[in-house]
This record gives sequence, structure tokens and C-alpha cells, in this order.
Amino acid sequence: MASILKDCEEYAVLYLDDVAIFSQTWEDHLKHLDDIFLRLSNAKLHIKPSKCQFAQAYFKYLGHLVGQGLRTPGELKVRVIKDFPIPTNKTQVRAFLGLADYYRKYIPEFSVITAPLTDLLKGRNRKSTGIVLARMHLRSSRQGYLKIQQPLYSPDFTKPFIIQCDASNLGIGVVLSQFFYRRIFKMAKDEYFVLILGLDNAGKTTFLEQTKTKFSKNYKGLNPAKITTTVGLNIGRIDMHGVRLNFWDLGGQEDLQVLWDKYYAECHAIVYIIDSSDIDRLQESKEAFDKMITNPSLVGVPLLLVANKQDIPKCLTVGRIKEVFRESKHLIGRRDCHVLAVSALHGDGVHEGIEWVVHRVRRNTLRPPKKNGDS
Ligand SMILES: Nc1nc2c(ncn2[C@@H]2O[C@H](COP(=O)(O)OP(=O)(O)OP(=O)(O)O)[C@@H](O)[C@H]2O)c(=O)[nH]1
Ligand SMILES: [Mg+2]
Repeated sequence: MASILKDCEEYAVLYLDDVAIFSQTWEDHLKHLDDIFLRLSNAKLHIKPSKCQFAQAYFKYLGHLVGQGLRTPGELKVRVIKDFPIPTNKTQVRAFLGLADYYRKYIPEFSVITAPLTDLLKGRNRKSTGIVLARMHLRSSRQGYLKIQQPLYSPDFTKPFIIQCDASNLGIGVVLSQFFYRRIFKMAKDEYFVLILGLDNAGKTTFLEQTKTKFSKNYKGLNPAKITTTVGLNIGRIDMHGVRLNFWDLGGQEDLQVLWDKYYAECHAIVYIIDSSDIDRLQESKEAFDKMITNPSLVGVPLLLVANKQDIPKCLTVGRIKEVFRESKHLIGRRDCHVLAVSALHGDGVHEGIEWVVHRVRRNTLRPPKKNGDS
């Protein structure tokens, strides 16, 4: 079959015995159809009309919906990914990753989102812990996979191409882009990655939601009452002062803290949230903080300590929290560190905190920003 359709690559693709014929204009299309029919007939091959579709603006091909210069994943497959049952063993995790991988081009930051799952398959985690993590991850990271419906555009061979590539401990990626090339070169934004950490219930996700609400036009934050405990990764992105901040909000439960260090090498700042009203867990929070900052991958990374829930009567004051965390001065070393009173619930102090982060990451020469397009 491949030899019969030799030299037709510009208007026909072959997959086993399926042929897709595509053209820019109707006139061209009739010519292309003629040509393919002639070739099939010369080879004494038959096609079954009931299995053919002609003159389609869009058609389904190998699980993709293709047409009008766009390619999107087939609706059915998207639903399968979104509704994939929470895995109960490694085989099912592998099956999910295999399925999602077929559509990875549609899912921004695919390798970062799936890192906890791929890590699990490397066998570093104990089986039972691993499966629990995988379940939690899938349950809460759906938002990442939900972006799958973003379309991919066909290339325009009359315009220049740009290859952007990047690699990190978690992922490696290459993007071929067009159209916005002037903007990319002229208005390339510095991108920084900010990790939001802290014990469970400290208010990390509430802080992220407030940040997105305050700094993104038209973003309506989640109702605080609807925020549930994070067991995977929440992602946020804001632009301010000509830079872009990407946030990764991780789960704070003890079992999930093992995931934190996977993001250290990539981040430019840490926002560490402390629940000022939870006096009983202050020491636990400090221990998690100490463990975090002793990690060598965080050397030189600015730290913002958020004394959250300051709206709650009788909560610990910033002064008291500073006193406790000052014991870790030798671990903090010379990196930028600041303690701030915040009520993430009411949004007090959030603006000031983000301003501090932007200022510090910009002046930190130890962790240069990632350059990325604005498109
Ligand atoms: N009063 C008050 N409550 C807050 C504040 N910030 C968060 N909360 C509440 O604290 C609870 C936990 O908030 P989350 O944002 O889910 O906490 P988290 O740190 O993301 O927790 P995990 O995802 O489990 O790690 C929720 O009931 C919030 O409404 C605050 O500033 N003041
Ligand atoms: Mg959370």
C-alpha cells in the first residue's frame, strides 16, 4: 500500500489500510481524489463506499479530530482519560499513563503533571504507599488532564518556525511554534516557578486562589468552602511587573510531603504557609520546614514564610512565629527570608507577599529565570 501511494505525502497519509486525503482547496481536492482512485484502480484494489467519507470539514483519524487547520483529541478518548478509574495497582497506573501519553501533545506540562506517577513506576516507593499516592494524584490532578481539549494548529510552511526546547529533572520538552515569533523575541517574559508548601490545612490552596483572584483579570476564585485538601498538584500562573510567576501548590499531608523535593530543583522561590491558629502543630510545621531547607537543591532560593490565618482571634502573632523559626537561622543561611502576616481567607497580606517574591526572584542571580514566549 505504501508503494502505491508513494510521492503522495503532500495530500495523503496512510495508516495500514486507511487513507486520509486532504487539500487546501476544493479544486485541488478533486484532483487529489482522482489521483488516489487511479492509483488504487491500477493496483486492482477496491474500496468499500460504505466505509468511506468524502468532502468532510472534520474527520476522526486515529483518535484525533482533524480539520480546518486544527487537530483535537477525539471526544470519546478525552472522556476515557477524564473518567479513568482511580488505579489500584501499578498495571493500572501504567495503563493510564499509556493512554494519556498518546495525547501528551495536547496537555501542557505533561511530564511535570505525571511525574509522581512515572516516579512510582520506577519502584522507588513502597508498593502500598505508591498506589495511595497514585490514587490521590489522579483524583486531584484532573485539572491538568482536563486541559487536554486544547487544539493543535497545522503548520503554515510560508512562515518561519521556532524551536523552543527545555529540560529539567522532571521533564524534557520541545515545542515548534509559529505566528507569534515577533512577540516571542521582542516580549519574551522571564518565568519563575514558585512552590507553595506547608502542613495540611495551613491554607496553601486558599493562598493560591487569592493570588490568582488578585492578579488575574476575570478570574473568579473558588469559593473557599469548596476547596478540598490537595492530594496532587494545583497549578496557577500570574503575570506582573513584566514577569510570569507559575505556582505549584502541593499537598501538605505527611504522606504527600515525600513529593515536595521533586520540585525543588526547578523552583525559584518557596512560599511556606504556617497556620498561626494551630499552636499544637507549630513545632511539626517547623520540623517540616527544617527538613525542606536542608535540602541542597534549595540553596539560594528565597523563602517567604506566611503566618496565615491572622484573622482568627488568639492566633500566634508574627513575632512569636519569627521567634520559633529563628532557631533555624543557621539552616536558612544567607538566602532571602521574610515572615509576613497574612489572612489568605480575606486576602490580607497576599499582595505584599507576591510583591516580595517577585522582587526577590528577579534579583536572585543564583536561579536565573526561564525565558518563555508570551503566547
Ligand atoms: N480563618 C481562616 N481560615 C483559613 C485561612 N486560610 C485558609 N483557611 C481555611 O483553612 C482550611 C484549609 O485551607 P487549604 O487552603 O485547603 O489548606 P492547604 O494548606 O491547601 O491544605 P492541604 O491541601 O491539605 O495541604 C480551609 O478550611 C480554609 O478555608 C485564613 O487565612 N483564615
Ligand atoms: Mg491544598
